Amino acid sequence: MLAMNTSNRQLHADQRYLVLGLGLSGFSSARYLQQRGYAVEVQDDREQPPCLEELHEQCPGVVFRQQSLEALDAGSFDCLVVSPGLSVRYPRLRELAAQGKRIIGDIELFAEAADKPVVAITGSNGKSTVTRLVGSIFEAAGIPAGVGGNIGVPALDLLEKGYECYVLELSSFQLETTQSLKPAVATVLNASEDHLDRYEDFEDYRSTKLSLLDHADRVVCNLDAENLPCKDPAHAFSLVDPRAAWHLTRQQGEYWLAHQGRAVLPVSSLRIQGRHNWANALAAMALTAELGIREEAMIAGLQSFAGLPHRSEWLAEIGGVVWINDSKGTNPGATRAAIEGMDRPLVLLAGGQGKGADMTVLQDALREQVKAAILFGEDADILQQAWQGCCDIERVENLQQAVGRAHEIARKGDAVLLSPACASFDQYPNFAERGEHFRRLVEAMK
Ligand code: UMA
Ligand code: ADP
Repeated sequence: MLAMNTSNRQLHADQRYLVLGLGLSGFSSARYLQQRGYAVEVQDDREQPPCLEELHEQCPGVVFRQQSLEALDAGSFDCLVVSPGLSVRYPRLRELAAQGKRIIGDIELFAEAADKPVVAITGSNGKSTVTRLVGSIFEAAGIPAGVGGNIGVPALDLLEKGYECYVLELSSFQLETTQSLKPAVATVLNASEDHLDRYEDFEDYRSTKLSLLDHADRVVCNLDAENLPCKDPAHAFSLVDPRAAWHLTRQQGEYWLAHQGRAVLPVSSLRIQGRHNWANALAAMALTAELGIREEAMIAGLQSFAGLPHRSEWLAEIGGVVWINDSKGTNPGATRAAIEGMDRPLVLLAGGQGKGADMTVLQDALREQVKAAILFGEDADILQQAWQGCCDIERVENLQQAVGRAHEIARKGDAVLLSPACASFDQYPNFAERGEHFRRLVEAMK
């Protein structure tokens, strides 16, 4: 099944590389280039970038410079490897691109080297879940698959580990600096507002996501995503449209994941919950079907997947109130899915950095399912304005106060859902630390 053309291999042996940014991807790129004998240096504008110690330990001899992007003198370098946290639209990078400097990211380096099929997954929400589900299906099929990318394992770290294929979660940031990836199968799961602080508008963001499909051998599409193109229902998934090859059906009073009208797996046997996760499971089936994976492996892989932390994660039931951690709900589309996936009245904890997204898209879901929203963080004003009149709204300073207040408000039979619709960076290093803080606060109440 897993065949691949390797025509995208390019060699740039004589190039001098400058890696910009020393986070996970920058460090991975620097180490990869040094190990292969390329001339490489690294710069970051932070005094203590996250992977400085690792660089000194594992890549002795690689020069690190603390320098702002504006001051960057790229004269002696042929190629800049830009970390996803830095936009290629920064004026200095635009200038350098105009002068003919090659500007790429770690996924481009990966694409030049990888000689096994790649399953590539992007979209606004559900990427990590679908990426893990596909990995779990490959595992059940007995196929060694390297799972990485935006999910937290830099793609270059997967090379030369004996994998027969790769499953990559790709962000729009990574796609900005990727030109020659030719996935064996690719999908854009959905597109809703996110990262508008980095793109000109939604169309700019959406088209960056869609660029993933330009060179894919096969494309799987979401027939329910009205703002995404879908050429062929035979390679599609859908929660509502049975024309899609992979769809939902009702049988014996229960929803099933189905293939061309044939019920394959009841959703009650999945360990992940909510309609959005049924869509994620259908997407994973559609993607792996394109590579010839049999249904038995799909079923085993889907059933064994217990879900990822911080994604609609059940934490505890205290006095009849269920506490759910959806800290990865970092945009309004994700939070809407998390709310709609719950079947109890909700107290919602939300706030942080809204990244310019339109929060009014949550109004209907709030009216229907949310008793009270407790807001905190930098963009609490924006959320309050967007949601006024849809449910009770309270303001607090931080997550700790929000948990305390939710504990007072929630009644037996309710759920308290942390799904912030915002990034965490105003008060936490990342969504995972926000989720872990929530977990500790809930544990302390038990
Ligand atoms: N930064 C500086 N100065 C620099 C370089 C970076 O201040 O010179 C800042 C950036 O603005 C950013 C932070 O450092 O706020 C991290 O950026 P980075 O490029 O160093 O990040 P990495 O540690 O390399 O992690 C990246 C992805 N991060 C981003 O895209 C911001 C990780 O996705 C990914 O797991 C990792 O590569 C491995 O591939 C995280 C993420 O938040 C989870 N992704 C966004 C999302 O999912 O919404 C796209
Ligand atoms: P991503 O990697 O794209 O951020 P995750 O799988 O980590 O996606 O899920 C992040 C959040 O997005 C979840 O916590 C949930 O709130 C929401 N979500 C997950 N799957 C979907 C989906 N298919 N459609 C809409 N929202 C989703």
